Amino acid sequence: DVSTARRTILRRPAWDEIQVPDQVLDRNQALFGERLTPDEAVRRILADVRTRGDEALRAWTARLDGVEVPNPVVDGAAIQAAYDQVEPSVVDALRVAARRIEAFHRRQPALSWIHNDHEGTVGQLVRPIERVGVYIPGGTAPLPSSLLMTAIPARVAGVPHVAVITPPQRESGLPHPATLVAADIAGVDVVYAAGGAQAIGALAFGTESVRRVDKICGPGNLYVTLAKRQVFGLVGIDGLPGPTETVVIADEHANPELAAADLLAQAEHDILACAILLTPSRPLAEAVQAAVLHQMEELERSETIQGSLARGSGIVVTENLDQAFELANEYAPEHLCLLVADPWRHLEQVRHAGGVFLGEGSFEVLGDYVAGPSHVMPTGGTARFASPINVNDFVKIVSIVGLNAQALAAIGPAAATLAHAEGLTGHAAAVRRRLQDESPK
Ligand code: HSO
Ligand code: ZN
Repeated sequence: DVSTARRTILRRPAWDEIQVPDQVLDRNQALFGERLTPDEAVRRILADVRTRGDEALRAWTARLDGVEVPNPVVDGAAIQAAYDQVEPSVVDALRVAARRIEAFHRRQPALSWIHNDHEGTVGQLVRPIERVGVYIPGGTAPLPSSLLMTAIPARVAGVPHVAVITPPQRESGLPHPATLVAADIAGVDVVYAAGGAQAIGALAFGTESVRRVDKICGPGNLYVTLAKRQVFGLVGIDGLPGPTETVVIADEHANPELAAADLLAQAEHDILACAILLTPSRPLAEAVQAAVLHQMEELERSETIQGSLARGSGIVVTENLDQAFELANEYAPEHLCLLVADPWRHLEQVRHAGGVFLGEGSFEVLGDYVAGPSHVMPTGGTARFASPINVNDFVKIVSIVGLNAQALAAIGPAAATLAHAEGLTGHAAAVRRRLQDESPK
């Protein structure tokens, strides 16, 4: 019911409430000679990359990823060779996705504007960020789709230099071939083979072979995310995308098999993924529960799914549909899926969500790959204040002030008054000199 749900599945622990498991501390004891927390371990690694550059990058890659990478820059020949290791149908599907993502982001306005009147001009110039670094996770589940979803909006924004950094595989010392193909299709300028906190350090500080960037984007594991948080300020970051979340709001008309399939699809990402059904219909809740248990048996990642179902996921029977929307807004999920009779009628009730998916035919997996918007969306309740990755993440505004003598006469005195009020007589003098110049001799 709703009040228990508010205390359990709908309540996400804050960053600093998460207990560090003993195994992590033990591992850090072995690595660092001290029982460091992940945040402290990340601080050490970043400091090392900052001072020792490539040497530290190589050493941490060897220690943590178990692979020797003499040069992190992936050469063009290796990228071309990756095409032979990827199914042609996958290459085609990546191209379909890339086209859709590009078309969507080309429609996003990031506009310069100018206002002229008798006092002159004010306005804004939109300028792309010069150098962007995109982190793409590797490991067991490489996500080439996430590369497209981050690098293409950057390209569309006009970023002249997009770098991708992604962990090397043990056997080849190279990133996963599908990730390399996605990088080529997205038109990125350079791919580096490195992962974890050391990769974030290399992008933030630069090394002999990794050029430092102005902003770091893209999803990563806990260590990557902690590292992004630590280098924020020196570089920009897109946010701290965490485990994926899906809230499905369904009414009595929804198809329970499809609702279950959509929940399971996202629960398979991570044991920390959250897949939540909110429905006023108890019969539907029960049908979805049965379908989840039954469909789960056929899925390969059922262990991960079980983990997810055991903590952040669940089904909540609400008093009515309005209450379901109220809870969803409170939770501010990454994805909000509306399996209700007339989803468009409810759009107005949606205030906080990374993305909203309207109706049975418009489900999240389409959004994960090919709908067009970036699937890198705000998690952990940050949809209260943050947006999905988009063109505006890759530009910034330069304000334009081009005023004339009429403006000086009209607004100069107010500037001088405020300068005096703040005790800044130098500021006041800069106004006064000009006002005097203007006065008749
Ligand atoms: N649902 C994930 C994105 C993803 N799904 C990548 C499949 N591949 C977070 O939005
Ligand atoms: Zn997904």
